[in-house]
Amino acid sequence: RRLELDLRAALAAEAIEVHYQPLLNLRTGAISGFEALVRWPHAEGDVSPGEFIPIAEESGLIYALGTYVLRRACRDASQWPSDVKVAVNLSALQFRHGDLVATVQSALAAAGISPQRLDLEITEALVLDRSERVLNTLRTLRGMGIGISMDDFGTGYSSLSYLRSFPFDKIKIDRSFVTNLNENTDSQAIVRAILSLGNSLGIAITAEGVETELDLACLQAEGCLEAQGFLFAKAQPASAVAAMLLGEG
Ligand code: G
Ligand code: G
Ligand code: MN
Ligand code: NA
Repeated sequence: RRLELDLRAALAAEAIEVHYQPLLNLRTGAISGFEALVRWPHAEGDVSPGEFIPIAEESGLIYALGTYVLRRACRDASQWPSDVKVAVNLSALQFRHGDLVATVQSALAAAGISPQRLDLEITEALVLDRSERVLNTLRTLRGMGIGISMDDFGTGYSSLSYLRSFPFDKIKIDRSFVTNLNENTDSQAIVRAILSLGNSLGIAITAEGVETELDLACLQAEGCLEAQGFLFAKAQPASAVAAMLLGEG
């Protein structure tokens, strides 16, 4: 496939970029961290990760791509204040083959940052299969001090029982429940229930997809402590992070 060959070449040429979207502490207004989001500037216009991540997964390129993003994100984070974290998305395949723990350790060591600065975002599909291999890898990473976040929470198959099999540090409420929150009382009830679940289980809750002041006001009324979304900023290149940190609050 054309895209697969292009992607392989782009990776080899380090033409793949990692951009950063801030996560805000809603109590203080400070930026608590950034989510790393991979970007591929392409001659015929940017190709979205929604399009090329599946191609990378089918072709096996996801391992090289995943390692590249991890190393780049840790290296960029090494330039930020030490209380600002970096979150990296992982594909389920990165748990199936290769040595994810060694890859992560090596990225942290090369950047010289502590494991406490790194969050790894995984999706429900990964933990639903409950393989011992996956659970052991997650426990090892967590034991190192890395945070494990459940991304896109509430989509997918959402069997809550996996919250018992694995102690997540953070749940990210999928943006489908957050965007236009003020207009949808069902979404409000769902967000309230997830916040309550997080409180009871000792899991931090982040709301994704905050696009308007009204969404934000709703979240604050419900007691949500962290949020992310276009209202605050879209993902931007590493060179824009310093300005985002200065302009916050
Ligand atoms: O940034 P954007 O909304 O275009 O991302 C689209 C999708 O691609 C999201 O589901 C996001 O989680 C995923 N994605 C972005 N960057 C990465 C990455 O580095 N690795 C993986 N596995 N997925 C990513
Ligand atoms: O699956 P994941 O949550 O990792 O995907 C993150 C994606 O969501 C990124 O591609 C990012 O660009 C996108 N995103 C982040 N904030 C918003 C927002 O406020 N609105 C919308 N529509 N998309 C967002
Ligand atoms: Mn994510
Ligand atoms: Na998400």
